[in-house]
Amino acid sequence: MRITLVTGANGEIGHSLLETLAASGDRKIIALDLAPLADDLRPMVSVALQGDVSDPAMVDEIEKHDVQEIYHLAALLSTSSERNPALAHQVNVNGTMGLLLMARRIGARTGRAVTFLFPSTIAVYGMPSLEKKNAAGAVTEFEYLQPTTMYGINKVYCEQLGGYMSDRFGQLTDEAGKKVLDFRALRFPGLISATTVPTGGTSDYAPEMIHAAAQGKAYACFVRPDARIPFMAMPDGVKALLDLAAAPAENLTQRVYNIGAFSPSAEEIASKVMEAFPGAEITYAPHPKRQAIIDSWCADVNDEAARRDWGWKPDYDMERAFDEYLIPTISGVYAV
Ligand code: AKB
Repeated sequence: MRITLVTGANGEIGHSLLETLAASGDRKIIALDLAPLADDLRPMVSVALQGDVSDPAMVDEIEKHDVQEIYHLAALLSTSSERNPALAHQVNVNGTMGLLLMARRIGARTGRAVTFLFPSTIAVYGMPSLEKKNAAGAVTEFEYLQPTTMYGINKVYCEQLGGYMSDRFGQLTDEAGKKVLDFRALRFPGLISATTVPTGGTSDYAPEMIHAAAQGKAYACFVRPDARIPFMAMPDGVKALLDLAAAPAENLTQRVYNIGAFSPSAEEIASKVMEAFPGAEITYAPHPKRQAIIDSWCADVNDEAARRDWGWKPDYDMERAFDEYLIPTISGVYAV
């Protein structure tokens, strides 16, 4: 049975990923989070560890389990990282480095390459101006990599670090001559879950708007109506992680892949929300710093490489995300 580590297990992606992994029933799951594992997740895992991913003692504890696959989801998101850049660096960079070193040690000791799935983000982009952002349209993995936030800088560095640790540092190989660490990264757009609300991100205005409307609460959106970045329904985010993890190594032509689904403006999201919840009260109160972050992220991503190399295709466009996933599920979440 495969041994899988999920860090940041209580987080938004962690929650949905654990549900999917547990349903497949084909692996032993080790979960790590700073907080005690949520009660609903506890039955899904074999081991629930509580602690800081950047603490070497915690890494020693994890290492005892000889994990074969790592979904390293623990991170401080963009707005939280701007509020505490030193902590962001500690968690986002040092935490990742500690796990990469651990994965290499496990790979060398067990003679089996450890697969390391890293959620990167559209925050790695730094569009030079709103005009250039609007003109650029869907950007590839290799353009505009001048992030303006601590989180974006942490993530673009860790993308490079993962490649370096897999391909160049020490050149460890298993008995079959395969590298002992197999690092793969996805650049996630803003994710929207019907069952959880994110904290500390800057794409949070979309899920906050939908969840507020479902609860009959007024919402003041912290970006302008014309603000546009890519978004994705959570089931597609989880599917992308699992599909990239399962892709044969020989098909992968790069270590970092964009994935896209739909790219609405805040106003377009608001009008979908109003359709579903006609009484919804949505106003705009742009927050200068958060607006500047959104303006610096790309309006859309080019995900041709993911489509070509491992068959990426989202199940949910915006219509389907709202009509078949978000609205039906969310209404159940808040029904009393
Ligand atoms: C954030 O807003 O920080 C995240 C992201 C887009 O990576 N949701």
